[in-house]
Amino acid sequence: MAKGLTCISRLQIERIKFKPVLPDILKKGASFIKPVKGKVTKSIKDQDNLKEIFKNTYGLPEITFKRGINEIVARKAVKVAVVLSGGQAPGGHNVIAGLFDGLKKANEENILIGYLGGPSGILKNKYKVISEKMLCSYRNTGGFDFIQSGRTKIETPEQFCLTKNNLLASKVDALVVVGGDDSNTNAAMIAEYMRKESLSKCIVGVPKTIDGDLKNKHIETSFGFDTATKIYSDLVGNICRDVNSSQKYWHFVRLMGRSASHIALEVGFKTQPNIVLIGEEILANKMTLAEVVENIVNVVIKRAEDGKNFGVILVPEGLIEFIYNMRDLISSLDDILVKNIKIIAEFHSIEEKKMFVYGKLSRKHSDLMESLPVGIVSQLMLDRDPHGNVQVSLIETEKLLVEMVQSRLVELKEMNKYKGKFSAITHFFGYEGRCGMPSNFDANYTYALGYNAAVLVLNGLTGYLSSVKNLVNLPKYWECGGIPLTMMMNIERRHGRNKPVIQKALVDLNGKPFKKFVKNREKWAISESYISPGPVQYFGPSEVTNITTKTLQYEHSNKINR
Ligand code: FBP
Repeated sequence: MAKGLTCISRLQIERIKFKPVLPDILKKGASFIKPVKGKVTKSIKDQDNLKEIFKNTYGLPEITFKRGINEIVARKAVKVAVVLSGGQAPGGHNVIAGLFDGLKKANEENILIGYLGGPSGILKNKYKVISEKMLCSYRNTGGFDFIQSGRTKIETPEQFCLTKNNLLASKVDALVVVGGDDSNTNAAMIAEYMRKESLSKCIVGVPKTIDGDLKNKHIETSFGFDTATKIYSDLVGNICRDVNSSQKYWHFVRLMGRSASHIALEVGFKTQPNIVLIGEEILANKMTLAEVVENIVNVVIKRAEDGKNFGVILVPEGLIEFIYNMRDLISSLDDILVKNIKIIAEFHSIEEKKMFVYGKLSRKHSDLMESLPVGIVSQLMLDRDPHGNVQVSLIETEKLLVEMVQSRLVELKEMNKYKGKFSAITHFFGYEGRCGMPSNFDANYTYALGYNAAVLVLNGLTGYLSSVKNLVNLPKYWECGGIPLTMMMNIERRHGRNKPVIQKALVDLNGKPFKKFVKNREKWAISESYISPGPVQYFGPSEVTNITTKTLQYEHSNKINR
């Protein structure tokens, strides 16, 4: 019986025995892999500025791997640290397991430590030395509880210096940062700082986030997106079935995805509900809140005319920031809250805070605030996260939409333009999916990402993101290597300052997945094309256990080996 967890289910016991399949190139370990350096690279934009900021790590070559004896990697034992940063995503424990196994395979004397509680663990120098005995019961499990996570940002000169001192004090040779775009931007800054200080510490990132917005030409997907969307699709699919059985409610389901609507789109493909709102489209069309509501109302009316007073609508968590007039309001609120942080901290009640903030808003913005439900106003004024982001997971956009749709329908009823019944139920699915037991895809992908990171650091490579590609094919064919972090960066205005950041991937309105959705949505709106995909399957026929996301399949259909 696996040790470490106090309570463990039968499925977990079986799952711990699962052996992730490594890509062929990684199978024999780092001693049989030779890194191949490609051409000098450049950032996606703002090359001159970034060259200046990353004087020591800009332009690194892309790394691919080929087979060959590599004596360097086992010559001397190394100590590597790993940190989990930001929101949880299924598969984090397998990144650690892959990293651990990759290091030990190269040299039994190699040591892996895990910083506790996210990046704050680096600053406090709080860590544990990882052993197989500790790790074994966490293999293929969800959650980040083995070493926990956190959202502390390492970005000030004092924090960089403290990081350096703590890595030196603990004799750490390399640091693997498992995080999203913000955390990997920080990893790039730490890599640059270490080089500037002439220290041979390697810093390597691993692409994590259920939101799916850390992807680009080189990174096909972030880990966790596959499992989380499968979990949400199971729940949404059940709601679709329920709705079609009782035929009496409209369900408004908000799904996580702070800055991009990839989760809503993927769950949309898997369940085919009546409406899927895509924030990126709403922004591109400069739609106001009233226009978004009107579009929903039109579908509700159309269905009511067919006697269908029911339906399912998916709302991406970040919607509020995509709505044209709301985006403007939020950015103004951000400025006020950030600039007056000390004054605001002194207020004792939300009313005092509101009075102060209203006094600073323009007339247009305070009018818009007045038109919103009281609960939403308070939620919009909550403290920002350490990266300065609005905490959209705490804003109940689905309730806002229900309230506004409802009052518009009342108006239309009075005008004799609507005769249906509207009864709505709201849901928010977010935290339910972040710590799920990783699907076979995520279990394999994360293990490979960790193992791959071990190969990168053992070769002394720094400033890279662990990259595993060709994911629409079987794991044995996956391609491994490293992508320079600076290659994915540009300069963006964040909270009044220009900052180097890894560019977030939003839903591409010219991309294949969105086009596919557009082709189908009218049919989904009026019919009951619902799909109930069922729960994630870990055992059984490969057609159900090893499928990847629809998003990956549509985006990389040209790579599928038939
Ligand atoms: P990451 O970008 O760090 O992976 O986190 C994304 C996310 O899961 C969002 O979908 C959600 O808005 C946010 O985390 C919630 O954050 P918190 O865990 O701090 O409540």
